[in-house]
Amino acid sequence: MHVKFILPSLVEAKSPMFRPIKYSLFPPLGLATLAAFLDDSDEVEIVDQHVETLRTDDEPDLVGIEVYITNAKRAYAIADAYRAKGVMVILGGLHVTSLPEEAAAHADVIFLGPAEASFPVFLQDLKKGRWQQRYVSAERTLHHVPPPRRELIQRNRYLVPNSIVVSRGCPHHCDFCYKDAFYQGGKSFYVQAVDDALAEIDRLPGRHLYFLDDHLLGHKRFAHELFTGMRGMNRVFQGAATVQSILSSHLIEEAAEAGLRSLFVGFETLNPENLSSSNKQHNLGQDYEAAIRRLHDLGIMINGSFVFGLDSDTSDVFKRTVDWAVGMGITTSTFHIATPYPGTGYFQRMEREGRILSKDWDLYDTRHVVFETRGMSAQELEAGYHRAYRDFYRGSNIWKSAMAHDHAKHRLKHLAYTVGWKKMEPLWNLVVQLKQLNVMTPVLEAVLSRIDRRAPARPEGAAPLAESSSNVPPLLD
Ligand code: B12
Ligand code: SF4
Repeated sequence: MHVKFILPSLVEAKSPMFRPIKYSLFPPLGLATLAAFLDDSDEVEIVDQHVETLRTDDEPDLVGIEVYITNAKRAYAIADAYRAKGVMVILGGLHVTSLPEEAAAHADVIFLGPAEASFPVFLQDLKKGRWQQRYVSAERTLHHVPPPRRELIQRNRYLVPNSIVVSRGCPHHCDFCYKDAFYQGGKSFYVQAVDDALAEIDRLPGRHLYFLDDHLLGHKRFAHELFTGMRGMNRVFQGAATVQSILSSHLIEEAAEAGLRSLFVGFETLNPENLSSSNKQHNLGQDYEAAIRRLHDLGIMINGSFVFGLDSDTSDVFKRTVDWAVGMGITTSTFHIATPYPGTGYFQRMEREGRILSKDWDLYDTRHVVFETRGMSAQELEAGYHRAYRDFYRGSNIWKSAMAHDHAKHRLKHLAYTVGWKKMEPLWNLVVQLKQLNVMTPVLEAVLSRIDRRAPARPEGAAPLAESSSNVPPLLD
């Protein structure tokens, strides 16, 4: 059987929003995961429209497409083109799970939720010649899942070919997050066997890894065992975690010891009312500044995530947030306009209140306002969002924010990372065009390499290691 997996571009290549390097960061890991369930005799390819041209003049036996909200239109057009030729098309991913009826109109079969259990069932059904039109994820486990077929990925086309996920979901329930929609009807947070995760890490060439897990510190025992196993593997890695998890145990020190050098942290908002209304309780009352100090003391750079336009925001939110982030020495910031994704609690609330203004999914890219705002106009919100990016990455602010570190080597790293990421576009464009991104990976590894660190300050309330009975933290935070 000839199987073609496709990741349609999340943004039109002609759009001014298409920043080549941003879309050449990670390979389509979900599709490589699914490819592992095919038979050795199957012919399989993965086409990532972000880094290569997609041709639809072929006739594979089966086409599988990953649908996110902002590629839905492109995904459906590709699906329709293949189906018109009689090719069987299956669709899966976040957007299919959020809006199955919409997706079903463009597919022979749809998959809801994670597909590690349902895709193999479908393949068996296909062999028998009788399959369902819809497969819903019921069993939620990563045990006995074969390793992703990474040899199908063209490593030279990605800055971070070693992306990896060792868990699925997250223990929290923020109401704007896709998570509860995607994992509905079953476990919404589960982890791989630690030995399997370590074996996968061991198989990855080079030093640098990027964990795409929603919350790498979310399962404390797993994270503890993972970091213990990674010690001595000579890795440098990046990942994501919550403020609470940084402050509430010693896992972050263990992560740093294992090679964590940069962390994506969802600060989201400096406004407690916004946190409450978004059900982001775990950020409420947390000392953001203590978390930042702790990370910086460990030599971990921070990518802060912030969302603008929640109901308690007013037009001063942009300057306040940027000034705070710069003053705290946050290395990179990701700003978002609040976006109610279909299937989330946030969407339902907006829909109930009659505030959804557009269902053009292309606009659900966190750069456009798609709902009726409070506290400021939609124009103010969009303008403020763009201004926040400009201001945060202004040369003088990059300098100021680097100087917020008290260690000279941290300052240098901060400058190298930010200038490299945001101020070298022609170089990135050239390397992307030459399909030589692998040349840059060692540079990234060098910037992320370890520097001497001072003994970190112990946050209030965290037990010193000597006092903990087993050194194995409780299961969840
Ligand atoms: C990597 C990533 C990206 C990459 C995407 C390219 C890539 N190569 O994957 C990049 C960096 C480009 C990116 C960009 C953006 N992203 Co992003 N990204 C992710 C991230 C961190 C990981 C995705 C991943 O690999 N998951 C791991 C794999 C194993 O899971 P999976 O892909 O879901 O696949 C499984 C199932 O979905 C299913 N499946 C998937 N496809 C198919 C197909 C078939 C046929 C079948 C059977 C099954 C199936 O099977 C797989 C195994 O279970 C997710 C967060 C997350 N945890 O998923 C956010 C996420 C997808 N991103 C998100 C957002 C918001 C964005 C941006 C809009 C942010 C921004 N403002 O820039 C942009 C979008 C670009 C735009 N329009 O301009 C949101 C999407 C929300 C939504 N409802 O769609 C997420 C969920 C983050 C979040 N928490 O909000 N992103
Ligand atoms: S902590 Fe992050 S991943 Fe978890 S539910 Fe909240 S926004 Fe989603």
